[in-house]
Amino acid sequence: MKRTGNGTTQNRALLAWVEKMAALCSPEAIHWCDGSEAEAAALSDQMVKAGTFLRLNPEKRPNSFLCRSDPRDVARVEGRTFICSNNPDDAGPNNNWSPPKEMKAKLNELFSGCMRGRTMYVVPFSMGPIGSKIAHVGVEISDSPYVVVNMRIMTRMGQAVLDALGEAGEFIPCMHSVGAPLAPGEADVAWPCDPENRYITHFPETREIWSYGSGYGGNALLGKKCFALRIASVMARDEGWLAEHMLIAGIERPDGEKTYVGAAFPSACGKTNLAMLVPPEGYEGWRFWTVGDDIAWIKPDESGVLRAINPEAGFFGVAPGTNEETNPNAMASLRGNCIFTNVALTDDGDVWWEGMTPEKPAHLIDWLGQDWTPASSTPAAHPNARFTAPITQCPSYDPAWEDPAGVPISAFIFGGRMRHTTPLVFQAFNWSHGVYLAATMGSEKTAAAEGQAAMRRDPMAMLPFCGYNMGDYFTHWLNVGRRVPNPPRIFRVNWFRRDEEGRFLWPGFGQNLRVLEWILNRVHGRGSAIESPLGWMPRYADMRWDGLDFSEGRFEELMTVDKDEVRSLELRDDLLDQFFDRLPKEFVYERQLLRSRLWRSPDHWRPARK
Ligand code: O2Y
Ligand code: MN
Repeated sequence: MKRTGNGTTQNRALLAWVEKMAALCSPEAIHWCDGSEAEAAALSDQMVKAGTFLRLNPEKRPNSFLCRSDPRDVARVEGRTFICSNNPDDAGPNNNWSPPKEMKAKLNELFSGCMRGRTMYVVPFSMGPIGSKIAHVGVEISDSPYVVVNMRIMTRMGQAVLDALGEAGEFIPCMHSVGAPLAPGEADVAWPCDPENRYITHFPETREIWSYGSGYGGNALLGKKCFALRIASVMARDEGWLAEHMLIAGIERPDGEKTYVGAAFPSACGKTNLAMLVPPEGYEGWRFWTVGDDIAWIKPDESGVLRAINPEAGFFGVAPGTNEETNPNAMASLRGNCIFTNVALTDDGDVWWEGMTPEKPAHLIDWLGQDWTPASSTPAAHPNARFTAPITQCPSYDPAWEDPAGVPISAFIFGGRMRHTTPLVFQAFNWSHGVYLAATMGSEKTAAAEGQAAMRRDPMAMLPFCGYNMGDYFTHWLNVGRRVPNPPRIFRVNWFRRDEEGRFLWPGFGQNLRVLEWILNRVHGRGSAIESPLGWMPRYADMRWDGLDFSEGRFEELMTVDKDEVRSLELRDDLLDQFFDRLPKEFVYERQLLRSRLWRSPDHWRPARK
């Protein structure tokens, strides 16, 4: 079989696995990736020729490309995502389960000959700084050159990883095919895939990933959700660490004190914006540092400090809604060397998406390759259109991203999107209470008939990403806090509370730094607070208001605890009850404690004026 690429290895397990997979998939050639600039340039040129990539105007977006996927292959497919543990109870009610033997038989059938007429790429990657004690290595085999160039941005990829693996180093095997073999002489399409036969499968006991039929995002870039969350969460449970769906950020005060936090939010809660926050007026001299925007791997060091790395090396961010106002650091990260998937193309060879500029361009080519004008009834960019950009291009990029020791985490922040009921910020009374607060977080679904929005719980924003039974995951979280001498403080936030007229009560974006400052003060033992039925809360005077005109009355509205609302929301027996047989006892007691605090509380609890 033809061999291309300059990647070389003596790793026995890797060589054997690649040989076995080649025998199964029957590719035309095997390409061992070295991760070089030249390799990426050659693959990009090849994709331009094939019509998969369109080179953007180099004066506007140097070394950047637009890619349009098959319209049937535009997002992660949770319904086709499986955890194949031996025991269905180990996958839990939070996952689709399939018996590993059955799934392997199915996959063997699907992968048999699936790379005919295509090149099989071997993509070695490190999740985290190469050689870091917190990092782990994976190797993705894929028949998609789009996957290769995206993995090169999203991970540390190439020969350095093969060198670190040596002859006997361990790696997570990540097997991927778009599922579109080519018959001899058959012409290829720009975005091959098999939408009718998608399988995104995880084998937690043998720590393998097999993905078939999709070339898109989380389904195909297997280092991200499949490895760094689903398989890594299992590794973390077994080895005593945390693999979380969290951004990591450092906040530096003018006196040089720098504090790191991890923060988890379900989708559509502004997580990427928070990860790249720009300090507002009144915060001159403060600096905000981005270590990661999506995933955190957190391990206790020798002295029991929880230290975090961002296992990724790039952003795979949602384009629509990103602009100079909402996220200037993301916009600056996109200046070049990027891949844009399913955005619109401007007449001068640049990209556009809904919300990028206040004015819509007069003419575009939309994500489906059709002419588009502001009169069109469909969006120009797909709502899940993405940019792939290197983290090092972000102006708030923290050089500590490269530190193999990771950064010390002082606080965990959990947020959701709630119109009512949930105050701007509150602090857990202790670790178990914090884990309970994180497990009961959620966001509102679209408004239901009577204007009542129902809340969908998403514990730790991990519901689609925990690779095992979430009842056990909660217990694991409780144990992690018990094993370290001074665990991070835990907070809940809600930037999205509204007034009676439906207007946002809190300005959000850069102003969220005011909330973070109170959190830092609490962490460092200098911030005062008052006890509420939900947790410790700031009074108006406990927060800094320089540069923002925000009245005490409005603050009280934002912080009110409405006893009936909280009772009907927080004491609802829904998601947690699904895990009844594995739910930690602590949660039963936390619910009772909340019940009794509410019982003693006035109908509308507000932070007293200082
Ligand atoms: O639709 C996809 O494949 C992307 S999903 C994604 C991408 C980046 C960060 N987070 C997510 C997510 O679903 O949480
Ligand atoms: Mn995510």
